Amino acid sequence: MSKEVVYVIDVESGNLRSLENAITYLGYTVQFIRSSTDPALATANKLILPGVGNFGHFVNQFNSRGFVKPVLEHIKAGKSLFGICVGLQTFFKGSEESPSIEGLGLLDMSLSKFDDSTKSVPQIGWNSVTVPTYKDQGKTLYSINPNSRYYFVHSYAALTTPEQIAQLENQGWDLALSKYGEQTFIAAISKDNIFATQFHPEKSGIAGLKLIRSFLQQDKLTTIPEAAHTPSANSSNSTQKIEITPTGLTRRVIACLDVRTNDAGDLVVTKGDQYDVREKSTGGDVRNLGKPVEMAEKYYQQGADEVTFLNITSFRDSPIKDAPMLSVLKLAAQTCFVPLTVGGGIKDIVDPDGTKIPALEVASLYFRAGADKVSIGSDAVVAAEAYYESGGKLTGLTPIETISAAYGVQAVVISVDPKRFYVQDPNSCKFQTFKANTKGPNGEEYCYYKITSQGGRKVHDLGAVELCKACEKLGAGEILLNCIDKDGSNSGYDFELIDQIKGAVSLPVIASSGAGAPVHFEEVFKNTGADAALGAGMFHRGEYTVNDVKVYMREHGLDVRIDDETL
Ligand code: 1PR
Repeated sequence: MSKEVVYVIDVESGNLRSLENAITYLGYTVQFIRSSTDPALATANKLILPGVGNFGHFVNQFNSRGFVKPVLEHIKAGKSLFGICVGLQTFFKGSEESPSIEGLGLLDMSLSKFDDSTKSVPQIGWNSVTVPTYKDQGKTLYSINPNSRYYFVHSYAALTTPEQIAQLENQGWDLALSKYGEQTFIAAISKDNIFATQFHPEKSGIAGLKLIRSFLQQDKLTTIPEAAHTPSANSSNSTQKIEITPTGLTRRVIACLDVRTNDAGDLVVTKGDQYDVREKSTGGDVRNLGKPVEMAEKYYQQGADEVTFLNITSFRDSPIKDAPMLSVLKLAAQTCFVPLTVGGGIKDIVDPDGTKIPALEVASLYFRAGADKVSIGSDAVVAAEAYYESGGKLTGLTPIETISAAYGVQAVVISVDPKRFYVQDPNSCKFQTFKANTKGPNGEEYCYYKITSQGGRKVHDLGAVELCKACEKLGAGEILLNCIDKDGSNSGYDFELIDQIKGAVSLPVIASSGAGAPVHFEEVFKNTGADAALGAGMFHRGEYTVNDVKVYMREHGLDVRIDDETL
């Protein structure tokens, strides 16, 4: 039997590979509609409108390709439409993100930016969603599960007051709501044949796949499943009270794969300590801990909230020759329905034949392969140095700026490789210092972190705080905060470093380096403001699974996502 075709509008403003993968995984085939003259637009009974990135850019693309009229006609004809993320935002009147651009105005309301004075913006992570009015009858919309978590990534939202909610409901809209910190916003909307989610179901594990399947099967009112996500489902200590986090987001656990070619030419996951990945016992072979795609899938199955791939030797090679990393992403994205980040070699490059390839193009290759975010290491240092040299000017030309302008700030992570240095007198140091908990080798009381690049080989005259501040100005959306001193030590994260960076920027910070046991994840979330915590070696060596970590965290009162539903 031939598979049913699902039509997806593609205005080429972002990566739709993950959505395509999710729909394919559910047993359908995808046909993209890229032009309003495509005859499928008039005949499709169900349309999906996914959007990522900047509101104005997306709406401009949508308008200039002539989609407004046929999409409104599609709705008027009573045919189904499903908007995702900026797709949902397009149904509103406008957005503070692009004040001069008008949306479709199906809802009499505009979007605003989240308040960043008390929480990280963008909102990146797994939030809960309350189900609308049908709740009383034990029913929900399109399988939205109030006991599951969904993946959100956005800075602008339909922030609502109780009056606005009542007004929209009076106009026939069903609203599913979420809270980010103190702010309530619209997580999903539905009216007649229209459905849209602010979150990404294609990145929300099993819960998200179920929601997509409900839309595809036109299963609008579904039974709310039993709450499988109670602590007792996975925990021996069911009396533990689970926290409500200040933001409402779960504590994210990320599995990281450091990838490189070994001496036999195979792409392997490796891991060392203090960035030395060569096996001492075997005379210096690159430590081979497994195959990247298989390991990514394993961590997804174990419940990782995100998987990060770092090509750790990309500074030596041209990324365009680095096709293996692209295929790693392509394959992993077919079976891992959580966000995927890729780093290593995201910079302007010149191929050996002299062809210039801008970083935006390199990043686009990865996004098209299925990455949701790119992580920039060495080039972030170059950009920050230039930023300070120019007295704080933004050129719009650095990779951070060009990629975030095209794909949104949430798609740009900077990977920071700091190393601790001590000083006796903080006034003699041009970088931001703090009084350290442990004294330096010569009894120094103060310390700071210097930035390194090229796998720790090159130490720059730049502090970690200064780097992060510059990158926030340039338009990075998240910080992957490694620590060379802690890398591979299994001794826990560097809280002082995390505190210093969290105190300096309002971006989400991923704590990295040093995780060796589940207790380290508990400690980093209880003692610092880290937004996520990443582990590598302890997972690769099979000492603990991601699920072990999450169950432990839940037993100790932390709010984690445990995706124990079945499709
Ligand atoms: O500079 O943009 O090409 O990116 C290169 C990327 O490769 C950077 O993100 C840089 O951090 C990373 N990298 C370079 N050399 C190494 C190395 O190990 N020799 N790995 C390296 C960095 C850091 C984490 C690691 C944590 C957790 N690895 O990814 O997984 O420290 O480890 P643990 O939990 O086992 O302690 P560019």
